[in-house]
Amino acid sequence: MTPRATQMRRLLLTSAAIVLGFAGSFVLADEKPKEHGDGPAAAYEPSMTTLGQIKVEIPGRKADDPVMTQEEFQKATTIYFERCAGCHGVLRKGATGKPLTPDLTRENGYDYLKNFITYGSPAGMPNWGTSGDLSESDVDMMARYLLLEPPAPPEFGMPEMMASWKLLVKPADRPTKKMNDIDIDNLFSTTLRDAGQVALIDGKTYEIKAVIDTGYAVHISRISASGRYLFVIGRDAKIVMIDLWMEPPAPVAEIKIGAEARSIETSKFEGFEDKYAIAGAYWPPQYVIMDGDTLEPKKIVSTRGNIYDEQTYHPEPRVAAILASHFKPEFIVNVKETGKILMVDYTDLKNLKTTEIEAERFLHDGGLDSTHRYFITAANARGKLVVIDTKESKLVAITETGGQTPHPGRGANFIHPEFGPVWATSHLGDESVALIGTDPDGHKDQAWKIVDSFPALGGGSLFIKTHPNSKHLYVDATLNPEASISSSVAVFDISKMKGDTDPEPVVLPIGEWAGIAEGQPRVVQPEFNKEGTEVWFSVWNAKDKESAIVVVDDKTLQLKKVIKDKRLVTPTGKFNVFNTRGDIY
Ligand code: DHE
Repeated sequence: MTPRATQMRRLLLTSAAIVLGFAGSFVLADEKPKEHGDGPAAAYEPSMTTLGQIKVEIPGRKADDPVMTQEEFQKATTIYFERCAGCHGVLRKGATGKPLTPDLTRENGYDYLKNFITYGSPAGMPNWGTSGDLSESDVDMMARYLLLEPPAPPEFGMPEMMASWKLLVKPADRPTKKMNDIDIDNLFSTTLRDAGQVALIDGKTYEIKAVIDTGYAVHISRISASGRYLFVIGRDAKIVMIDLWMEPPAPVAEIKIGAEARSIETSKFEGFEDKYAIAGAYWPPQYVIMDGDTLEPKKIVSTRGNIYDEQTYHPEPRVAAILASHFKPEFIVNVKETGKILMVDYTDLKNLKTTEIEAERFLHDGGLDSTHRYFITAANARGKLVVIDTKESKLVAITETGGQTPHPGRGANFIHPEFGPVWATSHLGDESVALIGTDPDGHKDQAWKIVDSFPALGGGSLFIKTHPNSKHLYVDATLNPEASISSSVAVFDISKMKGDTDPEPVVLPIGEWAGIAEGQPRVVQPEFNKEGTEVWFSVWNAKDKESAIVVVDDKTLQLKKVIKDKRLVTPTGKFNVFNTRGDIY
């Protein structure tokens, strides 16, 4: 690492230590933390919105239970699942937030809980009361609620999955050749988050070829190895499988694999192309392997188990990113709370072999290096990157990024003029971009070390992107509290990067270019077209306001096209078919 980077890293680590120093301490009413709940990272905690809809009963009452009506209990459960469960866990056993089981909450008592919910804490608990997000009576209700036993949401096993499974068009009834004239390799499957749909947008003509209903608060799309089938998963754990050969492309199968989910992937190893799909759930904590042609569920595996280091039991370890290995017939499954990465061998589902790798807690997202051999993933709440060798199914390294809450998406691979092949992540908690060396053969000393770190626009970055044909690195700042920053993007010229000086970004005012009069749209997720000549950004506005997609010419950094259409409601992620299936980023 360069002296400049080392210095920067030390600085960042010191500020991280200051924040972490507060962890575990509680805040009294008269020492109100300032705006800690408004930070980008706090705004990005999981919201279990689907679970919030389930009907629950008050668990067996004890004599000294606080008074609570069934109606209040139901309302408090919805609030808890939507706003609290992301950090404190569905069963309140703790995740990134503290456990809130009645044995602990009763020790602290009602007044303490009420103050804590009202004012929050510098360790990251939002100030729900003083921010106005919860009314005084809601805070009172939540404090009473936390003194009661938590309700357990239902499991979701094979009977429930089979009941939800719909084979809309059997494989035998599907076309035997492509029936449309769409260049499907250059389609962008675009998440229309709050509409529960995806728009399939032509990468050349910018025409919307189809808008397809999917799950609620749809999250990501992934493509089968052949490029024919598109898989879309919603937060409600509903998967929709779309046949891109049909005229127009349309769903051929759907299924629900739980109550809350975020990830989907398909088998990519030679000989297994399009054979299996896999999806991971937040609730119940499990992953499911399905038939790649029909989505018929084949194997459900619970991720409940022991945390890798403490070796204590965790009842709800969520499944975060899932990737398919290119080197072995294996899926790579990130299990968030136990800090384990599972290499799931899909050659024999009856005698399932899984290599369980001890990694780090709170695994979230990640991607492959440019050779596709190494998987690099963020243990985001621990500020670390974990590197797995997918050829050997082994842990290679765990490295601190020096920044706060790395959030790479799938990351960005490029050749740095001094450090050779690197993979980059930006951060949610600060403005830094960290580069990790990825070439153990050619640049052995730098492999799996942070070789440089430099500032982009500001904290709140979610995604970073480049392409083998581009010399630019794009970094968003979607969750930055400043509107001018969250609507802009930083672009770095890779060819001018130096180890001893911070590269100066060009700032593109993407939001301004979109020309949207109302609302405060945020710019999110750069995604390249197939050729790597254009980069697309979502300009993500409120559901009832105009949104857009802005297309930038990668060579000139000039605006090329603003895509606007009434149907483009809350666009967020975009997945170019060619780049997504080939893991090109
Ligand atoms: Fe995501 C990827 C989880 C909020 C847009 N998001 C992922 C992945 C996970 C995840 C585990 C990796 C999937 C994989 O690779 O298999 N996301 C979560 C959350 O838990 C969280 C923080 C809160 C929640 O309740 O869901 C969350 N995500 C968001 C958003 O608010 C975003 C910005 C807008 C939206 O559409 O909801 C968002 N997440 C995305 C996108 C990707 C993603 C676009 C895929 C990026 C890529 O390039 O692959």
